[in-house]
Amino acid sequence: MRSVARPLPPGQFELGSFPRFGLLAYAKRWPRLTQAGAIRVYGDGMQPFLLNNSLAALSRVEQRSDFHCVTTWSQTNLAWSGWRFSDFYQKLVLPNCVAEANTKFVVMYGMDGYRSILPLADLLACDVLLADRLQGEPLAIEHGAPLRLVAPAHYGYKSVKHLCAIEFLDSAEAFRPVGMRFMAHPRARVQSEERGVGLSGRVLRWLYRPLVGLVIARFARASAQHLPHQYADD
Ligand SMILES: Nc1nc2c(c(=O)[nH]1)N[C@H]1C(S)=C(S)[C@@H](COP(=O)(O)O)O[C@H]1N2
Ligand SMILES: [Mo]
Repeated sequence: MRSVARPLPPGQFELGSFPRFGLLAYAKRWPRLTQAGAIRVYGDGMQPFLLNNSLAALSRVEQRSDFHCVTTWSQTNLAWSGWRFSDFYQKLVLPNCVAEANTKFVVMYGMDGYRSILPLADLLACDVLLADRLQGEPLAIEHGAPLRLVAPAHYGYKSVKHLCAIEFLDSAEAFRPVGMRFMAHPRARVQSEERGVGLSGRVLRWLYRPLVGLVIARFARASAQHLPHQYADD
């Protein structure tokens, strides 16, 4: 638990709420609940397996961390609960790998067709979680149920929601990001303002910031259409 407030990273502002957010194309894409089963885990040099209830065997961790979207909004002090990615890797993935496995990258896939890649080394940081709870409640569909990645040191676009598959790769060569090329930095570290590729973080701040309100409104409208009962009294 954090006792002293950290200053926001460069170019970020405190939004004061935690909206459903993403690339506009994903506003109306939702996971089909029938798909909400096991997560496929597979890749180079490993025996594929399904992640059913095996996470429950790992120790649950609670974590307060800040969330930084690349478009410059941040929401600080979110209370997540789930399992450390490093625990998942060491206890559940490694036993299924051949001895000489040489994993360098991990691709995470969402049930809405979203995907993202990170170096394995970044995912092994102790604040990277596979989370199924937020603010003391089961993760809502808007925020990535049934399970999402939370990687606080990286921009939000790396924290894939609605996980359905996790792929371990020796090389990132074949990976194709969603969205446009400039939007997908291979690491996207918030502290070094790695917002995108080919354009500096400072330039991208000014390109992205005017879009924040519009994207939040578009995602909120799509949520109200998809979940009419939850939004009926709003
Ligand atoms: N499956 C999936 N994961 C996703 C996205 C998405 O559209 N689909 N959007 C990403 C982006 S750009 C951000 S900022 C965060 C937003 O998380 P939130 O909707 O819980 O605020 O999710 C990330 N993970
Ligand atoms: Mo984002």
